[in-house]
Amino acid sequence: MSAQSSPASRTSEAYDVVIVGAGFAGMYMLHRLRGLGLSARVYEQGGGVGGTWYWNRYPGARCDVESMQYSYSFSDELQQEWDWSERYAPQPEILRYANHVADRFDLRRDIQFDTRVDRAEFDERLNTWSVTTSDGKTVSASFVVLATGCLSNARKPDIKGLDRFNGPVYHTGNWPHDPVDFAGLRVGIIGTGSSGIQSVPVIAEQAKHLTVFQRTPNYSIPARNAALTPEERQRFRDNYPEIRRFARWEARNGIYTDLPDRGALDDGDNERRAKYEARWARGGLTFMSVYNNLGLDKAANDTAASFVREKIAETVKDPATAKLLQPTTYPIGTKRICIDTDYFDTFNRPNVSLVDIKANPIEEITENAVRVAGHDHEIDALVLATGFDAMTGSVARIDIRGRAGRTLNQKWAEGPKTYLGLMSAGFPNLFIITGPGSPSVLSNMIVSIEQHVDWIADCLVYLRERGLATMEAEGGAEEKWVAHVNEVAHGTLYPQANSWYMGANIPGKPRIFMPYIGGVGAYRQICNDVAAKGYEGFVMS
Ligand code: N01
Repeated sequence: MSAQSSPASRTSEAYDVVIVGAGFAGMYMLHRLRGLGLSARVYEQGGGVGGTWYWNRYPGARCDVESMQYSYSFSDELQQEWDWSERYAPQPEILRYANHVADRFDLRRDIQFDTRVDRAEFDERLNTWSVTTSDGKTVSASFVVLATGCLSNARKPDIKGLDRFNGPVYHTGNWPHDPVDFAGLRVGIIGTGSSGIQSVPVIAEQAKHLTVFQRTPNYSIPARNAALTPEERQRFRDNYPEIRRFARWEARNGIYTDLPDRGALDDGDNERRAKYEARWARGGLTFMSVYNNLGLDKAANDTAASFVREKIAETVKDPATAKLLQPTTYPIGTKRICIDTDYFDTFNRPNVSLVDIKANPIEEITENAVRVAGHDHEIDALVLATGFDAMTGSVARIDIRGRAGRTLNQKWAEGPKTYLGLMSAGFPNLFIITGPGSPSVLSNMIVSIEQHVDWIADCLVYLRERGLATMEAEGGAEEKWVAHVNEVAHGTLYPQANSWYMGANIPGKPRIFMPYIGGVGAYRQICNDVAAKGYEGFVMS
């Protein structure tokens, strides 16, 4: 396996591996392949590295996994030298980090920017992929790795009149590179997921008036963001071996925290309230790990959900607005929980109003307004915080053809099917990083990315050492895995929400719980066991 030794092909350029995407997954994959002496080419549709952090430049964008943990662990030098400034890193800083990694490991020379992969077709005769890019070129590769991200396909809603609007329309997932100035403007924002909840307080400070159009209210926990002190950073650095081990193996979601040993109903009312108060004061995603059964038991979950609803009522002064902001139709945590800075407080500002578009959906967007229940809410600019075609959306945009010319979109028409989230039967030598059927979006993404990249790298070494040319998921193993992913999901409360985890935000998308909810440690063990048994469930030849 090397560019030189690759089988003859009808294309002039041949690589061992083509990687699609230069976000955190693609960059680390490239680094590992280099270390193995394999040739690789990365195609990235953006003008720079960073993936999600390249595109999501909306006001207030920051990661809700703490910066000391939302960072690569593969290089101790890197984790010791990089100075995160805040508990939760803002988007520009994460993007700087991604660029630093690209420079430090000299990655750019193998990355072609501003280039989309449009098509990838497997040649069964040559056992190679032909990869066609938006610049009209076709190259061949023994393997293709989709490092396309889980939340990369920004979705514009299908709202009547959207194209008629005279002012600027921004999507949070595809934000302009130059700062947007909302000063003096009447701004409308549609969507109250993580992106909306982060951007609302910041836009409200700039705009003359902000109208928030809310379809479903969200549970949100205060971030309690703050500058990191040198001592705090050093504490992490000194303890990184244990923190990283814990994140990989012990924490279900890949985030270092204390693990709960009891359920919410095991405590009396006062004790439980005190624990929720303590977590609320501490802030952040670990609110949901105060008890071990919040995702499993509806009565337990109700205690946490009521607590958050009370906090919303305490914070928001107008009772009608507070009521609208209180989620009641799904258990807490079953839609991705949000982390905010002053989100609920923002509704106390005189220049912010909330419009319920659940009771009365948007009728249409006119040249200068959003019309709801016959009333025109006049705006000068519109922000769409309407999310993504998650997990499958960016894969679906590529015309991927496997054995017998069958497309991945045809195969996944009823929902994505993979073995371990890593490969799909009928598509040999095609790996997916953090694909559907793996913990991915239910975890600290960098923990899951590193695990997949390392697994794929080890697998390529295994193939090379044995002179094997192809690897493919077995149909039977895949069926079993899909059934297992489904069974584990349905043992939890998660499928009760109309979430993007279920594909529910995309009209017509199959309703399937896409990520694997068994926990990153259990999942890692399964992947390791599969490898130790000679890649059980895969066919190699
Ligand atoms: O997108 P979302 P997001 N008419 O899908 C509404 C990660 N992330 O970009 O709930 C009206 O969550 C939709 O309403 P409903 C994180 O994993 C992380 O905010 O479908 N409304 C919802 O309110 C997150 O979960 C970070 O009823 C429409 C909103 O738009 C994921 O990305 C920051 C509509 C979409 O919410 C996605 O978050 C940001 C329509 N036609 C994102 N269509 C951090 O690390 C959609 N909506 C902090």
